[in-house]
Amino acid sequence: MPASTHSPVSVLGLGMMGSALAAALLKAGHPVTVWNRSPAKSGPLVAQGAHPAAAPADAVTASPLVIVCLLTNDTVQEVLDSLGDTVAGKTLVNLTNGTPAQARRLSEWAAGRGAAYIDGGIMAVPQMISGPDAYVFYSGDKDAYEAHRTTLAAFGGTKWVGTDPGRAALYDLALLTGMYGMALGVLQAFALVRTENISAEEFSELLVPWIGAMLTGAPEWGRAIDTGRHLTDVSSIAVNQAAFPNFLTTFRDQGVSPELFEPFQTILDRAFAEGHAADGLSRLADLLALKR
Ligand code: FVH
Repeated sequence: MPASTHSPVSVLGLGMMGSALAAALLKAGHPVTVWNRSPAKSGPLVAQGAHPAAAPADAVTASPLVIVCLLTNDTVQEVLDSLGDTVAGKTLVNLTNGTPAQARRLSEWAAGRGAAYIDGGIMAVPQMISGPDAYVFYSGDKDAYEAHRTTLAAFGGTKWVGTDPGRAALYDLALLTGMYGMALGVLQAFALVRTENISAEEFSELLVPWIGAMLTGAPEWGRAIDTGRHLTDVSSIAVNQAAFPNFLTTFRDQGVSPELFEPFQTILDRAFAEGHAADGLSRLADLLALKR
């Protein structure tokens, strides 16, 4: 039986993201019960109509669907351990950032107590919640997901990625890995231009289209990685390996730490030494795979 679009929902955790999620549920018309370790954070939501719960177990008792958004999954486990048997028959949707292994363990914990578990990875900052560009990866209990999908749509797009509870965290971490890689490059570029008193903000006008243009090559790298055919006529390991010392030397000459970029020279050197000189940079993804 699908849940009503206005069925009660409880939210555990009212940090920046949990508060945004609770506000989105209220806006969508759900009765919302909220709990936070520091009770003062529930104030603005209570003013919008949320019911405050004194303890996590009280919040869980109030609704069939419980959204959890705390700092870490260790914290989540601590809070869940306080729930006693209130969790039986409930659906837990954990939107806390964590690892695939943690998600699988939490799913087993829930199954052992008669609860359905869905893990999620939020691809948005709090201000984007409910907006057109926000979406969330979900994985785990498919029936529970289908039952509550309409409610979860209050946060933004819903992307189901499979019944392995760890899968949503993997997608989340993989996309964030791309973001952090981009951030490292952008910050290093800013640090470099600042050594000559060039405005970082003005330089960003060059950086943004450049990175955008370079990113259009990602599907081609993806194809090379999927097929194992890395030979390139665009930009070889050999040419990048020969040029990269110029970057490390310039960072040092200009007084910028090369620490974020030295590992890139290391893996280029390894690719070259292992006979991949004629391949494109896509080859590096293969070399990054550790033997398991
Ligand atoms: N903010 C963002 O942009 C990102 C977007 C993508 C998803 N992340 C993840 O969401 C989780 C929560 O992030 P947040 O931004 O809400 O974080 P905070 O504002 O710092 O709130 C943290 C909440 O966790 C509670 N908490 C911390 N430790 C404990 C504990 N030992 N026991 C119970 N609750 C705890 C904290 O409570 P309090 O400090 O207010 O009492 C907040 O409710 C996170 O996984 C992001 O990676 C956000």
